[in-house]
Amino acid sequence: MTSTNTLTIDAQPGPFSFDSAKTALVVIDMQRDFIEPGGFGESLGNDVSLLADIVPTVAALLAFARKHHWFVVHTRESHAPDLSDCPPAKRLRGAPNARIGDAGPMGRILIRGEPGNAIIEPLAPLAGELVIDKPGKGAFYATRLGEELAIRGVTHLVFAGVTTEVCVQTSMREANDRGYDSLLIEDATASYFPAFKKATLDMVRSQGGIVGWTAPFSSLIEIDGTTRAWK
Ligand code: TIU
Repeated sequence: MTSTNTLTIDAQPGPFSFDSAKTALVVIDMQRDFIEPGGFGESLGNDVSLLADIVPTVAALLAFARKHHWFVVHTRESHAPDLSDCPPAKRLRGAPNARIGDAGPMGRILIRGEPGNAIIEPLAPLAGELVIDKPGKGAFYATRLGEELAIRGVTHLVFAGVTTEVCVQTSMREANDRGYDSLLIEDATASYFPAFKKATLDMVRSQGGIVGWTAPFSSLIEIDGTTRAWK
């Protein structure tokens, strides 16, 4: 039987349909070290304003998800203080003077519990929302995310966060292989490299949506004006 909660929005490569009761918002790695001036990301020479620009849209998306009682997931790219979950290959590929676990401007770089590893204050998780510490780029690898989504019967994922071509794309590909339908909110994701963001959006929705769908946040909020099916 078709659920009365099934909604459809304009997206690419075509309409994206989802059931509000089976949808989760997944906000990837909006952590201080990647986004705030003076953090790890900026210390590597990146223009963090490209990432900071999406914060108001991600905040509005979080408010939308909370209003509509979606399950909300936040991820942090982070490692244990003893680096037991950080493969040497990952650590050694970092900048020689700023490797994972080294002292950075906001505490030890990408280490759980350090100030720089916290989610930025405007997007802070609320009680009841799931925070996933992930040692990889993908949100499913070596985490309990899959089990948490299965317990709640989630079938559709809405993605936001940073960076588009690295942790967001990897997580969407992992979700795709696990059978989720995924939507990436175009103006709620960013990269230090605008060309990589554009290429990733194109890739995700190519070949009939080989990884998923993309849409601007404005497509999502149009639903509020056209239906009362939200619960
Ligand atoms: N969260 C995430 O994407 N981690 C990265 O390391 N991204 C880069 O673009 N480097």
